[in-house]
Amino acid sequence: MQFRTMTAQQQQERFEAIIEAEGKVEPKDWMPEAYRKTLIRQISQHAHSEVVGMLPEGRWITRAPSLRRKVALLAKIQDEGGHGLYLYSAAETLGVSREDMVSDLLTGKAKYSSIFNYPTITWADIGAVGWLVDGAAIVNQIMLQKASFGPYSRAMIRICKEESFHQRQGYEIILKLAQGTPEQKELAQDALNRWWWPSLMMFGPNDDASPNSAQSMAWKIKRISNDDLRQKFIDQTVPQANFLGLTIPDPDLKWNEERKAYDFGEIDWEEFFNVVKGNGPCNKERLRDRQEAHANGEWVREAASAYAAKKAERKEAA
Ligand code: FAQ
Repeated sequence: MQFRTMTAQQQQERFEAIIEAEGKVEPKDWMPEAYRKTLIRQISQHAHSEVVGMLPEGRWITRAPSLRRKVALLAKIQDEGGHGLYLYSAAETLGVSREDMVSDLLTGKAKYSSIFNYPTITWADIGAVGWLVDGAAIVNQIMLQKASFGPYSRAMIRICKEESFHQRQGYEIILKLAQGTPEQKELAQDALNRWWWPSLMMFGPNDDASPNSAQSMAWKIKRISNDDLRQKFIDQTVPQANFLGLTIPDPDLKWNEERKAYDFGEIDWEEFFNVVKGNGPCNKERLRDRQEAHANGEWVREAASAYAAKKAERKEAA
């Protein structure tokens, strides 16, 4: 039976059956309005994060220490732009326009990941972003490959492949610094000190303070809770820091044999919410840079739409 000819109850039951059977909900399928809204919120925030996330690393393209580093960094940043585009496309299939999403970002209405409001002040920060920020992003996004909404899940499969290259290039930058002169090792340690806690915040508030988690997990959009993902990230990253000979800036970090996981210190949630509200170290700069980039791209959008209109005109005349 087609979705269109079903009663409201049959549509709801069919939707629930897809979720229950680990199937994929596709754009033309009936879905509850709240499911659609949740996806638009999460996917558009995710797209904005990828696009704003190009800015902290972009600062270092002209200052990368070698041609090899510059090529890898350029490729990574272009990948992030591509991720933003796949994600905007996935959100568009839910009936929201790209213009509206971009406008929400540029006017400061839309959220994007807190992590991109921190500055990249040394070359080691580029290593830390790849190692920790992409590392955290992968831990979160592996579960999203199994999200119940088809276009999001498929976008995440491709994105995860690229993110793992990003994580490795970051780790390799940090590795070289950690094995270098004492000054270089100090740069690596300083970057870890500044990026560790904000990276843990990327996973969002604790489960008991996460208003969206329960419903998103019931709909199988999110498959693992914020706290469980954060723990997974910590458990996999501590041995990497040990291998580098660097110290995680958390005096309470300790292996818990019973839990087979690391205990860790209190996250500064006041700092997190402050950054999310727009008061982080770089929020204003990031918005200003996106607004400027959008204004500078006006001629490209004009040219592209003029070309599309001309093409349609010719097709009609033929
Ligand atoms: N920053 O109820 P929850 C990357 C908000 S991509 C800002 O737990 P939810 C690649 C949240 O939106 C990184 N806001 O929410 C890259 C909600 O507010 P709302 C981005 C945050 O959605 C690397 C409120 O707090 N990744 O790094 C943050 O169930 C390098 C309550 O939270 C994604 O977007 C935060 N960190 O769970 C690019 C992954 N955390 O909307 C360039 C997809 C929470 O109700 C360079 N998203 N909030 O007003 C997700 O998995 C989820 O949306 C969470 C949040 C886990 C982020």
